[in-house]
Amino acid sequence: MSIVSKSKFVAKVLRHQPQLIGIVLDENGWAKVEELLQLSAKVCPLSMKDLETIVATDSKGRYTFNDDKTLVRARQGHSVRVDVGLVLATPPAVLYHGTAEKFVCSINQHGLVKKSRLHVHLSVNKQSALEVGARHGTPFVFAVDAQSMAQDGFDFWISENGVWLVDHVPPKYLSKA
Ligand code: HQG
Repeated sequence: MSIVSKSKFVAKVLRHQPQLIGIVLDENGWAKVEELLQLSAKVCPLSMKDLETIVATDSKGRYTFNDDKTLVRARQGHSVRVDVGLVLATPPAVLYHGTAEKFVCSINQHGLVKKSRLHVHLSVNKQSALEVGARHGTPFVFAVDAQSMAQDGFDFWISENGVWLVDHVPPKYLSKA
């Protein structure tokens, strides 16, 4: 199995479905490395070397170990309720959200909502947003007036790997990028 498939499996377990292999994440999203390797064996065999490669080379820096590499977690992107210690921060004036054309009407009515994830994900540049949107179909990119949102009291968090997160973006802060 390729390292990319293994990485997708790790994302699924650490962000969305730990129960797939019967592992328990702690309240901060950490999994015990030893357990992850043991419990993965039947579904998607992972060696410590695989996991080290995945953590070190992931294109978006999705995962991190603790200092002694006994624990591993995803830095953001969860649908399971965990607290990864996101940092409240002041956003750049404009952020971007990539979506698919088929969602545009609904987004223009309801704003950006979290769906199954814990947050709405925003990108710092239009190119990344285009790539995120293309995962869902023909891409469409919204510009988010983050400056006005921040002035109006909305909280913004930044993950360790540079993804901006919010709870909701009402339609009035959205425009076509
Ligand atoms: C859409 C990837 C209809 C939203 C990426 C998106 C990202 C609405 C979809 C991260 C809506 C949810 C997250 C509304 C939002 N009506 N559709 N009111 N509000 N949507 O996958 O942002 O590779 O949960 O536009 O890089 O696509 O996993 O979120 O199309 O950072 O590390 O509902 O996932 O990172 O889809 O992606 P998702 P997302 P990773």
